[in-house]
Amino acid sequence: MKNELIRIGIGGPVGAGKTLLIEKLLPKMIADGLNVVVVTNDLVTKEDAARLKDSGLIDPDRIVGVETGACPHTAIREDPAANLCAVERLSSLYDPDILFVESGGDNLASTFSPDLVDYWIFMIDCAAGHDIPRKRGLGVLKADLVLVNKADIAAFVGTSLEKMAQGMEEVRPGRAWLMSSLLNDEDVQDIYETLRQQLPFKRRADATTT
Ligand SMILES: Nc1nc2c(ncn2[C@@H]2O[C@H](COP(=O)(O)OP(=O)(O)OP(=O)(O)O)[C@@H](O)[C@H]2O)c(=O)[nH]1
Ligand SMILES: [Mg+2]
Repeated sequence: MKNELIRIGIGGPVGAGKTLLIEKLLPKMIADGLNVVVVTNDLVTKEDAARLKDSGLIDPDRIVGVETGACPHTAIREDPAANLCAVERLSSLYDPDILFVESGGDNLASTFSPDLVDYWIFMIDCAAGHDIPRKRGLGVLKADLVLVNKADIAAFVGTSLEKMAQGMEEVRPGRAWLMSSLLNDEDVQDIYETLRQQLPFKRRADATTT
């Protein structure tokens, strides 16, 4: 019987930590027996796909790089054909449990088409300042989970984590968001646990390991 695939999008501005998030989650998911594949998007290169293929974290054939050539959000929202093709290819080859789609780095208004992903994470970077949540970018407002990432460097750039948190509560009342440093394994584990709570893959991982 085929697995019911869970497609997880990861969006956010350039350098927010999207690829590093995949690199940190992959070992946890694989250790839990989950079958994972990855689609990356870059503007005019396949840089992130090459980085993940070289990482040694996953079979390089399980990664497909999409070269969008235009605004990153176009390829994940308005015209996701190239991404859908990559999803189809990886799905038919590997029958995965989890498929990540990393968007090319974009602005605060980027969102994912529901045709492409089932759940999406939007990441912002503490180094961009504590006003970012209050700018009410669609990504911050609409994502299933927002990560306010690079909390470890906030102090160095004059970002107040308290103001950041206030802004997040203001614009996402009652909705999921986490402050994170991907260099801290406890934070990565919190992100993983949140995904396990919000998505049905815990059941699958448990089924595989028992
Ligand atoms: N200090 C710190 N550095 C981080 C954190 N997350 C990511 N980085 C670093 O930030 C840089 C950018 O991270 P990436 O994962 O490449 O960011 P990205 O969002 O995939 O970038 P694009 O794909 O180019 O949009 C890398 O040097 C990461 O190691 C974090 O939580 N703390
Ligand atoms: Mg990246």
